[in-house]
Amino acid sequence: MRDDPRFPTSPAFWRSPLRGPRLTSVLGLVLLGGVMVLFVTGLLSYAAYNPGLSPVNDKTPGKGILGFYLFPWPTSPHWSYRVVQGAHVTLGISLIPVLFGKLWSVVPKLFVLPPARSVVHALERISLLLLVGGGLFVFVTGVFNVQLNYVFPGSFYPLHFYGAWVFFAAFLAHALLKTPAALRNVRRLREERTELVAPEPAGPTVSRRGALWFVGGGSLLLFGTTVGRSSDSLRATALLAPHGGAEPGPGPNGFQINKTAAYAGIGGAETGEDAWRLVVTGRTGTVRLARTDLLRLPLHSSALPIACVEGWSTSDQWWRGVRLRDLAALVGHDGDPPDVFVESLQRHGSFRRSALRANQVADSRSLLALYVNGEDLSPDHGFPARVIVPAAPGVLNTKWVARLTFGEL
Ligand SMILES: Nc1nc2c(c(=O)[nH]1)N[C@H]1C(S)=C(S)[C@@H](COP(=O)(O)O)O[C@H]1N2
Ligand SMILES: [Mo]
Repeated sequence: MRDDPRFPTSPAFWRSPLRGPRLTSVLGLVLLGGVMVLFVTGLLSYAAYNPGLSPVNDKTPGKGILGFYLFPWPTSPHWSYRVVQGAHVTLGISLIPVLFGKLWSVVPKLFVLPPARSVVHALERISLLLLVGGGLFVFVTGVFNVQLNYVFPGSFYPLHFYGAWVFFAAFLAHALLKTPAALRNVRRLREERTELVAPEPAGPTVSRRGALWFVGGGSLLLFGTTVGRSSDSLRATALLAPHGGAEPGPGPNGFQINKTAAYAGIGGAETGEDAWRLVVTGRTGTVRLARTDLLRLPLHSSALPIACVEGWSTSDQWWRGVRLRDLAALVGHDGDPPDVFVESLQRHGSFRRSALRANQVADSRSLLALYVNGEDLSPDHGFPARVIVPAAPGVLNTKWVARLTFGEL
């Protein structure tokens, strides 16, 4: 089979004259930079959930030492999560053509026989399997999640998290081994004859430069149809976004909605003036407040975005409501407010509860919002009241809040 050009295990099966160390090296170096950014923004994104604070925030409870780097997520700058997660998703999607180009450029190597010539060669091939498999796995799980196709068994978060560590470990080993040669290959004027070069090349149908333009053009096209997810004014260009690339409606509440009130099972009966009470518990006991009671407390405004892990975000919206630290003070936490556990009216679903760290409660921009952009919150944006915190992932901005418990995490 090794010598029969009808099988991919034969070097003669692979005939494209484009393959060679230069193409592979250029694409590899682009991926080197890109994957580094993806890994760092991914780790930051996980830290932003404040997973160490409470089990309800931690989507990957079994992480063990992989959580070694976690730190309390700061509240400034208020757009940090928006930038971190927007960069993660936009870059990840834009790199897909580069990933496929790179895999295409080295695919003959995956078929080489015998499977292992030596122990070192065997180890190298196993690491390549983890590299290729891990790379495809993290890109596929990421894309499926941002496109809202929850098809995997179990939760996206642990799959993507563990997949990223496997991929990155293999990637780092591979990069350490190959980067010096890749740098030499792109500087060299003449192509070296390596096993990547077809022994019996077919005639070219496109130049190597043309192939790079093809990959780069694909990346640009994906970038152009993705970047608008993170901007209200460009939203209409986000053609691949699951919400159809447009704002959900006009008016003050006409910005992106993740889960609607109907989806969350929240109806008018629970949120009406007679029914809804906010239950706030802390050091000195429990108080129950109707929305009219909240409106009599000092109200403050802050301009903050919603930024979802799915890679979309809004520009700053004007929220108005009661400061979380003022609510803490109502139940005996003056001056130095503690962490808070937030529960919504919602009875099912993993985002119905969240925990906020003391630094988030203490920030004067953190609100239990009652209004947005000068109008009552709409049912879909969390009426009668929702949490809004600077720099936090969307999941921590709990909607339809029913209960705040200070200092018991
Ligand atoms: N109760 C509740 N609050 C929630 C959610 C939810 O499913 N239930 N989704 C969260 C997520 S994932 C995001 S991104 C934001 C979105 O807020 P928006 O729909 O007002 O844009 O709400 C958060 N608050
Ligand atoms: Mo979200």
